[in-house]
Amino acid sequence: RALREMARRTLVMSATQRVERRVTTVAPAAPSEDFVPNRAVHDARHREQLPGDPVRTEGQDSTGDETVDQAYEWLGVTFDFFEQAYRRNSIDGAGLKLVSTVHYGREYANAFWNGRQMVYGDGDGELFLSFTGPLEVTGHELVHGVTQHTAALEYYGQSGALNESVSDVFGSLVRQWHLRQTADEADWIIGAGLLGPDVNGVGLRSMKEPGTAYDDPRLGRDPQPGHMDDYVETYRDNGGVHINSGIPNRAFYLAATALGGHAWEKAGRIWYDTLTGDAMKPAIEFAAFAAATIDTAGRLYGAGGAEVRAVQKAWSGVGVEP
Ligand code: ASN
Ligand code: ZN
Repeated sequence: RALREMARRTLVMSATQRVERRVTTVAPAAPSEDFVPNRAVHDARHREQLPGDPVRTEGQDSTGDETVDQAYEWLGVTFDFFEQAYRRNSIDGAGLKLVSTVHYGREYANAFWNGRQMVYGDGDGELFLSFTGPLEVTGHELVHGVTQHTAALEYYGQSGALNESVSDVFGSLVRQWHLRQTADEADWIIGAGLLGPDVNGVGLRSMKEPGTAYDDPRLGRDPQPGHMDDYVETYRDNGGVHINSGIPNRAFYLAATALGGHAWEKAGRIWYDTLTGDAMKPAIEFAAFAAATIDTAGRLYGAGGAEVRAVQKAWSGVGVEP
């Protein structure tokens, strides 16, 4: 009964979040027009009150606080990525202001999107370092905002794992784009450099080999599956949203490496058009999402093309039958 109550409360929470979703009817800007970010970084000064004191707004100089300046910088890179790769103007496609709060709480070992803004903890300095460090963490959190304004994937079970997965996909792509890496050159790690120096691990998650990111007595072992055979049924973590996301994460990795070159160009375009397209439903599950990516690949690159085959093979590689 307690577990069912927990699940129900989570669903109610996501329903309230859905109310906040704003549907934009703004016409796309002409291709020659440049989008400009509007950033604001706040300092929570180790309290848990949001948004905290404004410390750096758009166009202002470095503050000298490495954490503040890193958050500001990564917001800019993520904004530029969406503009350059997909011609998207910010989170909502209509220039939404990007707000981040840093130094949240004491030894707070997470980062999150609260429906309106990003929030970063400093970590405990031992197991976790500052969450403003890895670019793909900022990308991940900001994409929760993109998903909220587009597919609005419910944060529970398979749709929740897809919500987590698309945040990892575009989070990783922001970093790959920033470093101009090809799919083969990328490490496909989420949270690279986030773990303390004597933690046995390379980051929070591996899209390439889910379940192998860390194995440490203090943290336990990375619980992610990379195939439907190992799908985890649980009431924890909103029905395993950060666990089963390993499955669609690996499907994306397989598609991107099969297609080769820069992952944001073809595989990323297929996933982006799927996420922002008409076939999405808030409660969509893996199989229907897979089918939608195959349809998108056909529409973009031709129904009988290598792209469609690569995407089909990627999903069958993780045991998802569209
Ligand atoms: N970093 C986590 C995420 O973005 C925080 C959370 O689970 N709410 O998914
Ligand atoms: Zn997330």
